[in-house]
Amino acid sequence: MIRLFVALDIPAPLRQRLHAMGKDIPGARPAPRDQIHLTLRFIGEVDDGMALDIEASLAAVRSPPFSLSVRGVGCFPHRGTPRVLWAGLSESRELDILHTHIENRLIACGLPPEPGKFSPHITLARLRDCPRRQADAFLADKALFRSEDFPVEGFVLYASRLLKSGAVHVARASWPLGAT
Ligand code: 3AM
Repeated sequence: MIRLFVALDIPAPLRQRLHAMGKDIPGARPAPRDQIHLTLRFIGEVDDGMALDIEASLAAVRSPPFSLSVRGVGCFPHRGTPRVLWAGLSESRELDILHTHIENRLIACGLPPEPGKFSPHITLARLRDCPRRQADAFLADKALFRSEDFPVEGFVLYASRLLKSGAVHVARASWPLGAT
């Protein structure tokens, strides 16, 4: 069995900036700099045959390239004890369209539809025992954070291995975005 998810890579200089933000929070476990990504779809555990089907199916996705920028920050859950701090993204119809194409290809493979609404974000840090007011201070401090636009030219299927030290992500396949 293999644990999979589909994601967008973030350019290295922006990953560096986001990682530095995540490091500022007392008591937070920042996302490893080289693993900072935007999850398009968490798939979960599948067997090797299904993983091959998923790869073949995702190869058929046709969606145009586009630009995104990081806009502000937030946390999950929105109320109560915060567990994840994240950076938000600019509104993007193209991102929604790409997500829908991927979702449809995965459903065609026999996976159950994704529960809940797609909520694009980039995880900055995971929190344990972080008081709400500390997370709120971070959210207020970074509320106006904006990045430059960055190009989205492809998407990636990652395998995620859960180790004691945290998840390790390995790219299994990636595909360019192009004219539809
Ligand atoms: O990109 P982020 O950090 O938001 O939290 C996991 C991570 O999200 C999420 O998938 C991404 C790659 O691991 N994830 C892990 N288990 C999940 C689950 N059971 C999950 N998302 C939804 N359901």
